[in-house]
Amino acid sequence: MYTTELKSGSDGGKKRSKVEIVEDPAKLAAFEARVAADEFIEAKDWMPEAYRKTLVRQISQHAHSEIVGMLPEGNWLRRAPSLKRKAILLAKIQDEAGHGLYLYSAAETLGTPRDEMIEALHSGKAKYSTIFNYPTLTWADIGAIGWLVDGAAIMNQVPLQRTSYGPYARAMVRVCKEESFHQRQGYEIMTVMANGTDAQKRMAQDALNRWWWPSLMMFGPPDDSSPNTERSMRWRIKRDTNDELRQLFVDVTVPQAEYLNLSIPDADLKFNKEKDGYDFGEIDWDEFYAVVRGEGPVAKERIKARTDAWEEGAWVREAAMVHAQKQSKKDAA
Ligand code: FAQ
Repeated sequence: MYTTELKSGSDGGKKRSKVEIVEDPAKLAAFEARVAADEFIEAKDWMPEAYRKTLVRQISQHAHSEIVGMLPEGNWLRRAPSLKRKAILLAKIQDEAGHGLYLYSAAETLGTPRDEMIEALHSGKAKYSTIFNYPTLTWADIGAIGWLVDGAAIMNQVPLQRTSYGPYARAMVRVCKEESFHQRQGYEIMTVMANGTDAQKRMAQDALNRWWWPSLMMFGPPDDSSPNTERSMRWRIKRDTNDELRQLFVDVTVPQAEYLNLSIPDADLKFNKEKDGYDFGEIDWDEFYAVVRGEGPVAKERIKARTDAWEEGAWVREAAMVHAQKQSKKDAA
């Protein structure tokens, strides 16, 4: 039977703080071959601990992003400009709750209980996308979130439908279908505003100015500063690098801004015929890392909203558990 060897403690006089898991080379080689052949890895299949850990990290962070991502939009539910807009926004936010549920369920198949993941979010141990630590100041921000934030999310998530872990890949199929509708509703809001009154046009441009750079940051640090990309690409958890996806997003989005007669807030943006894509200006990575560290403009407010919801919803979870226990007793009788 396969066993993992745990190494810890001192090594030649040097203290090692981390427990290192040495995987069985034959199992590891068989796993690498399956991944290289584009086979899906399923929950009960053997997998290296580092693969499991990377997946739990990425999938749970993705789940946290979905449920924290409901908050900036929820802020506009009561102020949506019409009943139609309110109904659409409500449906979009409900979709995001659903995405969180599929993703937490996919992460749970790897053996990490949901409560543990939620606790990591609340305590600040787990990350979620930097983009949701920016405030939604006007209705045009709801358009910009759909157009740019969902647009960036789709660019990143379409390849994840072919990620090597089966439950994550299958969750992504439905998520991508819904994100695509979200992107269109955002672009439609922007189309109406960009063709509206002068004040509406100014709001649309202001929203683009504020959301453009944070949207580019969603793809993560540049490849040469991304500690996880190389191994995640080899294990086909990620199918494209951060910079590749960021470039694709810029190339697709610039013509959409032109169609709206809005200007991308980047003086260095220029089409490069040789690479058949846009060159663009330097991202403020200091801002990115500050927001990752939890210093975003509304980061504290976001976590407080999540912890309050968790505490206030305790009675619902308890009632659901009691109901489930009663049902299973009834079924057994
Ligand atoms: N924000 O080595 P890498 C959405 C962290 S869903 C915060 O490149 P990796 C739907 C990263 O975790 C949006 N942290 O990492 C919606 C790592 O830290 P760690 C979320 C970030 O994992 C729309 C460290 O930096 N999507 O928007 C960010 O290989 C509208 C080093 O980075 C997903 O989660 C960031 N932006 O690549 C909802 C997609 N970027 O954990 C409502 C799945 C990086 O080692 C409204 N995730 N970090 O301590 C992924 O594809 C990857 O995890 C990346 C990062 C590409 C995000």
